[in-house]
Amino acid sequence: MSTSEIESVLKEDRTFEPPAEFAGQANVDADRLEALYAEAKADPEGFWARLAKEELVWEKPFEKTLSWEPPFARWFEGGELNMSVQCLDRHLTTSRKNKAAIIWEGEPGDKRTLTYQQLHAEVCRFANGLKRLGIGKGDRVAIYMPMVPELAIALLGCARIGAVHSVIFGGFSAAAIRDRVEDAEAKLVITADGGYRRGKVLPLKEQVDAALAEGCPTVEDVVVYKRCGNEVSWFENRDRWWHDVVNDESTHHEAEAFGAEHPLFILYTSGTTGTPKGVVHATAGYALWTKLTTRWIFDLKEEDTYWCTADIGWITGHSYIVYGPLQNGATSLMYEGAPNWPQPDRFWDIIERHAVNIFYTAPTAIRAFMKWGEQWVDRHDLSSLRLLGTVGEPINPEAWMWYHRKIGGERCPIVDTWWQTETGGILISPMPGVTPTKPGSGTRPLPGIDVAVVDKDGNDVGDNEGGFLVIKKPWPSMLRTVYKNEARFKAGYFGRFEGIYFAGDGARKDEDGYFWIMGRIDDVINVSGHRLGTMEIESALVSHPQVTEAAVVPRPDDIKGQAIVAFVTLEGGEPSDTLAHQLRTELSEHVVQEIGALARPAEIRFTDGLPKTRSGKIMRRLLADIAAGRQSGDTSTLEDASVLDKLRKDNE
Ligand code: 6R9
Repeated sequence: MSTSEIESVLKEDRTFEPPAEFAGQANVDADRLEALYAEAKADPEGFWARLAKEELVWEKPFEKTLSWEPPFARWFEGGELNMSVQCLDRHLTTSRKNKAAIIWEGEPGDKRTLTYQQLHAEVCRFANGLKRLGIGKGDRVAIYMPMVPELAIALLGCARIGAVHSVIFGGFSAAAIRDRVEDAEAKLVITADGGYRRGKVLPLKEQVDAALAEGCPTVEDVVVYKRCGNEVSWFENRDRWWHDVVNDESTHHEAEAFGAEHPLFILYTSGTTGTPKGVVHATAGYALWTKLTTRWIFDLKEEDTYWCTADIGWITGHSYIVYGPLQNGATSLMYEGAPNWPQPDRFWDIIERHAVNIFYTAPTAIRAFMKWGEQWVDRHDLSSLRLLGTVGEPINPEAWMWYHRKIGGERCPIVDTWWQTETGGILISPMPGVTPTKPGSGTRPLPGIDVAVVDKDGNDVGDNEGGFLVIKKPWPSMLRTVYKNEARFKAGYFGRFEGIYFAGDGARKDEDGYFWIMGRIDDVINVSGHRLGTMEIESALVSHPQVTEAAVVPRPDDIKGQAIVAFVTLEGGEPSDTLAHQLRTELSEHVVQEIGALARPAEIRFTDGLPKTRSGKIMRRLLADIAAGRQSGDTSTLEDASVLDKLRKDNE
């Protein structure tokens, strides 16, 4: 976030009351919200127990609501359930049986709709196919697919048989796939021949082949969904087509119940140190909170068409395209491709054609649409919309106002939802029929969620003072651990303050108790709402033979929120202009190869040295100031001030 944005957030004092018409029909009204807060405060465990009993279908009821041995939480122990049953089977005996569960649109314009009954049948066939491949409870399955219905079917099929899915975003490269598959020790990889993006075919299977060629010894099979018909290499003993896996399978599958704490999935996310961490989520707590938050915050009604534009490769897609909406029996729209294909009005066109009622997207998308121009919006009738949401990064008030005015026609409440891969579901958000909103604030924590802003000693700071965002009490959808790395789980999330969850975001709370998120305070860069660790990019750069050292920092960016700037030292010192030009391209490509296109540096600067502390730590804060063209504050811990002076001169 740029300093100018921080200031404009700080000055923001506009307040928007929920429109009366919306408030009058909201799932959660003011009285109900107050009652929920009061109940959660008076008896937190009783509150969670009541909700878990009411919301979930238990094959075996739970005996204990919570065991909390910080930092380890176990929720609803003794209980048994199946996530795929929560999402599918429970609806088949209701009027939702023939309701659309997924309305899908491919980038080239192809369309499919799956009713709950049909989705259930496909998930059962796939679950049976997985069983036949020898996949069972607790086995890890890596999924690297485009946004097609089979991706949702793959998730639900794994959940149905108790296999632990680990979805890898389709934009990641072979090396990134390999790291994740190896860490999860996946037995199976599910992929597709390709996926469409901006009119081109992304060769997904090719990336998987490359990843497996160099490692991943645990992988026995690769299931390939035929999406684009592009040519693929084939390894007879390992590869099988999705259609062959499901063709002869029955559409019946008796779902087994698993323990409440059985891991539902692993999702890798960037942290402060090198390798990505496998965030582990457990079944029941995650099911409960994604179900409740979807209904409360998106005010879902039976006849709504709900669209979350995220990719299922990210937590937002897991929780708010698949698990949350389907548990509620909603109609969830899924779109495969780019927002500006074939033209910059694709989203508005989809909203108009499908009469979308609820639309959930990211600030970076909103800013891109602002740049592309209002004429693209004006071509479409968006009057079906009644609620808008945003997630992924702080939204600047200008973008909020544009969203409110241009997309929401000033009649749709905006829910700015703060949460993380680790939190499983939304923790801070307005309740759309109750909470007055202020552009740029996620407003208040939800009932049962104990959020605070603290100083470095863990003491609450005063109103409007900046500090660390923490969560003081456990909540059902919290991560349970970092896969195979308990030490990292403890140190990263509960190491700073005993028994208190450390979110890694800076924040302040205003006089109305509204939270304002200032962005990451650790070495994580948020590019278009995607978390990237500076260390991951740095190690990619350093793995290039000519690079000695690299430091990666964020620079404010009007569209992406943050852009990546890399400071690089080379063997043999600063290069000539021609060589520098060539090396920049080469290094950029190298990072893309190692991580994926989302990690491509916006700028690479060559330097003779990097500013370091006396203990040898690179002072990324100073480099970030230089990259952003800001004045630096305290430089007293710098080991060699001349390095900084030189970098500053280069800036002029
Ligand atoms: C859901 C998701 C989490 C990080 C988080 C924070 C930023 C997400 C936000 C927001 C301000 C919001 N973030 N939502 N910042 N306002 N409404 O994005 O998960 O990919 O794990 O990223 O994103 O910095 O810590 P994830």
